[in-house]
Amino acid sequence: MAAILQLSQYCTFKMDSISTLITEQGQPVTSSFFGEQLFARVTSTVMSRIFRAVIMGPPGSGKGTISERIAHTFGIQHLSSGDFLRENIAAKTEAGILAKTYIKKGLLVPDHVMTRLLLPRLEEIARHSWLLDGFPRTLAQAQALNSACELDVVISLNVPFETLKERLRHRWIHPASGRVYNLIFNPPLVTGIDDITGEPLIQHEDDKPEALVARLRHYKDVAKPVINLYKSKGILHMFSDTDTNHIWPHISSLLSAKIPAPRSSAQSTPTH
Ligand code: G5P
Ligand code: MG
Repeated sequence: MAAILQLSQYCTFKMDSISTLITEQGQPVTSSFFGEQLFARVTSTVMSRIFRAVIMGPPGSGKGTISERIAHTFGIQHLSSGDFLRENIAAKTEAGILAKTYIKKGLLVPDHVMTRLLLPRLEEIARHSWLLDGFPRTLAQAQALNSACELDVVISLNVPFETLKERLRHRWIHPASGRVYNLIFNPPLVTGIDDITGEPLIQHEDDKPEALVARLRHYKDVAKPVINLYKSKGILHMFSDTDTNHIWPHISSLLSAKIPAPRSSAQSTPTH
């Protein structure tokens, strides 16, 4: 019984659902029932439970960097709204062509375009645990997501404005994979070249100075009601620091308590 209780807390499973599970089977709740058989059933139910999280934060706050670490450590799918938009731009889809005009100016893509793009994608991966990076960004997007699914955790990164400006100036990416480098924080082995493929790195249009300042200013205004919404739901976890490597152990231990890690390296030092 102690093990079941521990497991239910570990995975935020409620004891009500466990007793429902038992009575649904029409079996009496006897002490023998709390044996190996039930433990195995609960374990498999809990371990297959889907985990859904959002990471939010201003441009350059480290959402992409931390998301990669989370995906790598906990084996959950990472879906970045920015990467998804860039894929659509590259493929010249209708949404991509429209989005490009906004992104180039450092503006947010309209809510209806974002929800029409992202929500069907989430439906496609509904059987997997996922981490959404960069969506929702506005209250309207958060409400649309809310009506589609229930979130377990929202991570909000709080990094000072000057730190963000400095970071993005030095950011380079490998467009095909989305791998992110920083000439100071995690430089490529050879300047301007992706470590894995040997292909050239590029700088995002919206990391160039004019678009960048507009993005940073706008973030604060639109994020506030979203943060308040998740705070009121009791699922918001805010992390403040100037350094991703300081934030990461706190996020790692938060998630270790919420999702089962597929390997023993939940606290291991990441490469990026
Ligand atoms: P994106 O692509 O989602 P942003 O603006 O949210 O873009 P961005 O720029 O991708 O955010 P990030 O993911 O938060 O930043 O940060 P990152 O890439 O991991 O880290 C930034 C840099 O700092 C990297 O070079 C990294 O290596 C380095 N770094 C990380 N940690 C540290 C550290 O501790 N120290 C140092 N020195 N460096 C570090 O969205 C792009 C556009 O798409 C549209 C918008 O137009 C948006 O501007 N869009 C949406 N529009 C409407 N609604 C949505 N939901 C939208 N989603 C995207
Ligand atoms: Mg990003």
